[in-house]
Amino acid sequence: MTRLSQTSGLPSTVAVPAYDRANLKSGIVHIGTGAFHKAHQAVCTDDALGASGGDWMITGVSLRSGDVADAMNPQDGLYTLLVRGPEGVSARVVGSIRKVLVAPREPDAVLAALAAPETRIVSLTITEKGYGLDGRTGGLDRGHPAIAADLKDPEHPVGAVGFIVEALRLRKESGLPGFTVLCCDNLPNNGKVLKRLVLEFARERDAGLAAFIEANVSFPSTMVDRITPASTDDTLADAARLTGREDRAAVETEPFTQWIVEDDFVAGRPDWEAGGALFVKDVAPYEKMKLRMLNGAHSTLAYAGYLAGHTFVRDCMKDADLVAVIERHMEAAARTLDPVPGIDLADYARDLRERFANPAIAHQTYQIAMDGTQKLPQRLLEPALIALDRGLPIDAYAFSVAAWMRYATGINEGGETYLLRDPREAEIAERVGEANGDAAALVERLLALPGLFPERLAGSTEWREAVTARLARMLTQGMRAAIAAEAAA
Ligand code: CS2
Repeated sequence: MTRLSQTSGLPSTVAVPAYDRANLKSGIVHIGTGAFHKAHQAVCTDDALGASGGDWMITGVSLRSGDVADAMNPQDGLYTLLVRGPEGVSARVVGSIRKVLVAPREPDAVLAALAAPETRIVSLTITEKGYGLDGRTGGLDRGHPAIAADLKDPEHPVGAVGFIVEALRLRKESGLPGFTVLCCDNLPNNGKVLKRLVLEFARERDAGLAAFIEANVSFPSTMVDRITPASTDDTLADAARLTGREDRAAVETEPFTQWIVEDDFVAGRPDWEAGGALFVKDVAPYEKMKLRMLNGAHSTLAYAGYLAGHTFVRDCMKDADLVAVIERHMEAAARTLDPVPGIDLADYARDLRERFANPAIAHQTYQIAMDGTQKLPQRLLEPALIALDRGLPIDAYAFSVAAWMRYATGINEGGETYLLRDPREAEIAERVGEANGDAAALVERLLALPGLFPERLAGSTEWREAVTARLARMLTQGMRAAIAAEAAA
């Protein structure tokens, strides 16, 4: 089968870029060109280029592995997006990514792209753990491997913050303007968070550079949403079947997509409205809603569902007890939120249930379960603390956190071990070992993990008892019984 590398001759059922790729220049460098970027911002950009054109092609950057580049570059940056809904699957070829650079192989090319005069936006999807954020202070985590390496040798960066700061230094030196830095990860106030990290890093190098960044770079916050499981052999096989081309870079996703962006761009932006993006003054209410309702429910399903034997989120949604638990969770999360402009939270929760149940999307609970220590604070702990402070029920959060603690033991109910895939895996394992299967001891030790639980939460007897009772049940009676007890409460 011919490899995908151009859009002519594809079946008429497959949508292709509605613009001449060869005539458009790059304007965006995107760091972290994984499946989520390819199913979300790159698609919105493809729509924008089709509707309004503009020199906004994307140069992708991978900070670690060369896999995405090796799949996409021989295809001239093209890839198939499969959209899987309950009614079936559709295929579209996306053309907004020009090429993908691999930082460890070609760091100078990455810096050159970032420092190029035509680069006006630098966007990122590097997951929560990629930033080097210290949860305790909101500043730089100097123990983070990439931050530590880049502070030591800032002209040869390896991490996202290091690359951005070095690129801005080069731009300042050559008299070029700044760019917009657009964080697209699931962190609250993601623009402000990244701004603080970049400025702290820059100040460490030179106060003039920090002042240049303050004056010439904007960091709009964004809320991004599209459920995008990791690609599998089925993704590639379906892409080949629908397009008649071999495509090693295909991704699959759900029909729903949402992008809410603060409209603060220092050097223009694509017509992303054409792809459905909503530009607002304040993204915070949307971000909190999504993190607490969607992602909070997702993490709960991941930990409880994985241990109850559910491979995919859609399987969890066939478990009536677990659905009851998730409904309670979303209601509890909604009660911690301020009104969200234009959104009815009960409708939002109903739509989430439908999206989670999508029979065509095979989203692994094990995938969502990874990096728990990076996800818990914004998804579960912040709303738990709000509930505690306001005298609202904390059961839903206590259950989710107990499920995470049960998961953190790294051994399933059949006695098989699994990797947590969490940057703090070693610290967690040490504490799990010390607790030796005792629920109260494990809760105490995990609540005391430095910088994870807010102090008021970790210090609350009500919270500790609520989590311990649930974890004890999970450990003695099993996760299914624990879910059933929760559903009956
Ligand atoms: C998920 C998210 O893996 C996870 O932690 O909760 O990736 C989720 O699918 C997206 O945020 C949906 O937009």
